[in-house]
Amino acid sequence: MGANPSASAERRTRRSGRAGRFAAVTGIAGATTLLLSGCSTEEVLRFGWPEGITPQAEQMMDLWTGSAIAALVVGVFVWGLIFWAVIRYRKKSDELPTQTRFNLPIEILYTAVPFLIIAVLFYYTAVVQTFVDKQKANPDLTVSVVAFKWNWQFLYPEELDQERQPIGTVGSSEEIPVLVVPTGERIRFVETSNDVIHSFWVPALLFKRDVIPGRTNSFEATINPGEEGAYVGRCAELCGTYHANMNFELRAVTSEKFDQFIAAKKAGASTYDALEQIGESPVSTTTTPFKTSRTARQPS
Ligand SMILES: [Cu+2]
Repeated sequence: MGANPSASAERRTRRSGRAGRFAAVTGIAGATTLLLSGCSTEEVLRFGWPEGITPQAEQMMDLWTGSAIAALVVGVFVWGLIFWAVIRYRKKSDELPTQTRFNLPIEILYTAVPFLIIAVLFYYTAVVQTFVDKQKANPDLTVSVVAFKWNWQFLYPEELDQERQPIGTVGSSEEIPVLVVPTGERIRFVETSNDVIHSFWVPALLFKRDVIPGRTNSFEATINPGEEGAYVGRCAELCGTYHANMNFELRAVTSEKFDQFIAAKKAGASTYDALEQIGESPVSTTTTPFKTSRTARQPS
């Protein structure tokens, strides 16, 4: 002790000046990085969450954004506490600091607050999960998804052709199956498997659901109007040799185009021709059929 009080005050001022400069430089560096990377506010608030094309995907993004902001608030608070403790209680002399034992109010607080945070996160997760998983009594369209080693068949069970059979599309080694669906309508995907467990996954829906033999799984989604386009679909469950090549395409079109497509299919057109008739690409534009020439390695 015994230091000159004015000298120590001066040191403090110098130190706080340095801390201020450091904070300013860090802030400017952060803002510059953000600006130079060309991120929009929306992209920043997405916190890396991929873009989806359904209201379900938007709800999940809101949950993600909220959780990320909550985590950042907690993070900034904790970092603040750490730096405050480091600076406030740094070693000033060889004198032993006041020894304390416990602080009941603070201990209760730091036990209760995390529980509160978990409860809030759990609540919003449950709300969003219920929304994503919700199935209505009367969806606008039902699509039947049949998975098999190693391709897909899509049927419209309510739409029958001239032979009273549901119209649909089946993939082959030459043709990627294109699942045509309308935007702005609630679609129920009903899944069955002919052999092993597959998983129906359209990354743009930000959703996948297993397709299990002997069981019928389903889910519903609405593709936002304005999101017409081609979206790749994949099998997301390791199902065998050609699992990685079990691709399909989800083709979202307007309701008018969809009705024309269904009419053409009912009249006996192939999916290729029906797509061409409605002015869509007759083949998949997001993925290509896999080469079947690959042979398994023979035991030597
Ligand atoms: Cu599969």
